Amino acid sequence: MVAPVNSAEHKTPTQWRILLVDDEPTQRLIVARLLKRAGYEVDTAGNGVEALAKLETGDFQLLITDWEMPEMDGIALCSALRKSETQGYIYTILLTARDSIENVVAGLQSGADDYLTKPVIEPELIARLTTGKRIVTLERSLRAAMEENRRISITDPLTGAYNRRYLMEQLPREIDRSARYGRELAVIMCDVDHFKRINDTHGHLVGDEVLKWFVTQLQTGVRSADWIARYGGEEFVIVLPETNVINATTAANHLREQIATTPCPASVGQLPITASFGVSGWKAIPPQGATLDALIAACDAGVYASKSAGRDRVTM
Ligand code: GH3
Ligand code: MG
Ligand code: MG
Ligand code: MG
Ligand code: MG
Repeated sequence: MVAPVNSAEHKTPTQWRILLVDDEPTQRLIVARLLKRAGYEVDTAGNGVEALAKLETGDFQLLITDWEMPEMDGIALCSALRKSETQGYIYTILLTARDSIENVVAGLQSGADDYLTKPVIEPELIARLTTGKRIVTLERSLRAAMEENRRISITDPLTGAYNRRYLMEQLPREIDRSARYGRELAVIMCDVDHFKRINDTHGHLVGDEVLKWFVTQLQTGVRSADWIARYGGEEFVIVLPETNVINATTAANHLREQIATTPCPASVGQLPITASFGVSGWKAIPPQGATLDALIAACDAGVYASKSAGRDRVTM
């Protein structure tokens, strides 16, 4: 697995979905009818419990809820909704017969975004829902921008592999997790052989092509739980959770062979590429008290040994 591709396209719903919650069937019927007339897709629930269940699965952006209902009232529903981890913000309007200032304050404090009193006035409800759509759209685009920022901050732009920042942040977590649960963990480091020659002979752009190709070779040769990070210029680290050093060494040898026997289809022609590998993990280093530095240093020593022994090989 390399870093995820951009999936954070800003998604404004094409069809707005409202969950309408009220314990009175007639009230539900009247409001649902006017919402549908205004182009909304509407689903209904008779109390807060039913509503929460539907919100969990229903992909709603807007919620209109009554206050007084059996089992779970609108106030409890609003507070529960604000505490829950729903996908995206759900703009919530309390629509109730209660009309004192104290009620309005309590309603908004429970987490509702807006407060309307019955009987419902159609143009006002529609206008307030338009405000809701604006807020939801803003929230969606903000979240998409944050996800995209995060993606950029952990991705190597040339190869699409994770970058060193991600490696340094994520590998200690993998180490902690596997040490805590007594699981295996292995790390492979690899370095393209005589890469400088490629740059010197064909130019840096061709060198870049080789690096991109190299990562796709690694990617197709590892399991989906394994992830690849660019450690430095032409050095990459593969983290293999739940894998022991022996199996990781076998995997590294497959990668090595795959790369050595497949010429890189560069723009200047087919280029033979080899790489040197170092493998490390528990067995080499005891998991308790293991550090990122120790694991990386052990892999690095392996790469160095592979280079000294003539390159295109794997050292455990
Ligand atoms: P060895 O087999 O000992 O690893 O030799 P090498 O030539 O691969 O290693 P060396 O460390 O001497 O050279 C690595 C080169 O990689 C030097 C550097 O300019 C180049 N490099 C680093 N990052 C990039 C990059 O993003 N694109 C390109 N084209 N070259 C890069
Ligand atoms: Mg009621
Ligand atoms: Mg190097
Ligand atoms: Mg190299
Ligand atoms: Mg070198």
